[in-house]
Amino acid sequence: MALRIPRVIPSQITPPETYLNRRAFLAGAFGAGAAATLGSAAAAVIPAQAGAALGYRYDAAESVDALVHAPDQNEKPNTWEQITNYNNYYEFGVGKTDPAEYAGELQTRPWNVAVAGEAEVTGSFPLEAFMKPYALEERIYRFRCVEAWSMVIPWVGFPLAQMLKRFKPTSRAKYVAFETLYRPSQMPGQREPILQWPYREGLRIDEAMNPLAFMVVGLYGRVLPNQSGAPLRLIVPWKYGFKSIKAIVRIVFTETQPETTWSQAASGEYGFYANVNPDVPHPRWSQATERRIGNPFFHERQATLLFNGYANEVASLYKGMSLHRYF
Ligand SMILES: Nc1nc2c(c(=O)[nH]1)N[C@H]1C(S)=C(S)[C@@H](COP(=O)(O)O)O[C@H]1N2
Ligand SMILES: [Mo]
Repeated sequence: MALRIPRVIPSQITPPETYLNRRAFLAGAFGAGAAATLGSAAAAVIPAQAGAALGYRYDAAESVDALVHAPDQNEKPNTWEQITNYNNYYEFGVGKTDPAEYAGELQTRPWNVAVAGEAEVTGSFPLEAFMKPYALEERIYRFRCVEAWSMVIPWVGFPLAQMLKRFKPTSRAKYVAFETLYRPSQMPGQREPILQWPYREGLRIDEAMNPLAFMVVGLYGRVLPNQSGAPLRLIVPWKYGFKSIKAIVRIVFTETQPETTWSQAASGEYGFYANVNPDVPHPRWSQATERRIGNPFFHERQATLLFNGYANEVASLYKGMSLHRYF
């Protein structure tokens, strides 16, 4: 049962110095060419041995390519502490520190992922088998919550497109829907009618096939902690954070646009598309700027970028659609 990510041992937390030196490391190891690509959304491939040099402890038996997808040379990743102590995960409560406090109760093994709907390959897969075909990559992405805070996060995972292709969606599969675990015994928020449980999200199939859409199993080179959506979550970096569903147990290919939890809760505020757009205000607040978590100047805000800065990669998905199509 070789998950190709490290077991979490607290003493093995990647020291931030190691992590923040990565760029220098890459420049040294691969020359100016590789370093130059870090400024754009282009990828630099790190051989498996590099993981060890970076303080990562990948399963030694496996060769792992990490792919760095850095948003901007000047943007420092948030720290492990910040990323894992300021969360939205209503299954554990609506407070930002509730997930860190309560998510430890959740048992993430055994874990099964069901695949259903308009696809040739369907069924229920134990997580280990589900993940086995994929080489893990690291992607450093901006993350922008609809509440107008943001972080920069080094995720570990594999492209959603690779996973979806394996199930051979039929020509009728126009959308893909995701569902979170429903287990009120371990998810105290689910004992309250905060949202319609289980949490559901979805993407149009071409959005899901975009190379930026990512299935996440790790963070900072370590196993994903529960509050961050273990053992398997989605990250869609050009959309507001609520699209990035956690603790996925079910994936369904559909012909029609699936219902999503937040649009059920408030359709006028949280739409299906939810692309980050500084020019389209939320009905109750502006989306023009954001507060980067960890910024010591608490009141300082930075400009929010169209598609969260990933317009080059994703704008073509929305050709012919109004960019004001927030809902
Ligand atoms: N199952 C589930 N997934 C979820 C949520 C949730 O409450 N439940 N919150 C969403 C919201 S609003 C955000 S901003 C991100 C937060 O991810 P993070 O806690 O890893 O930063 O998770 C998203 N995925
Ligand atoms: Mo969010």
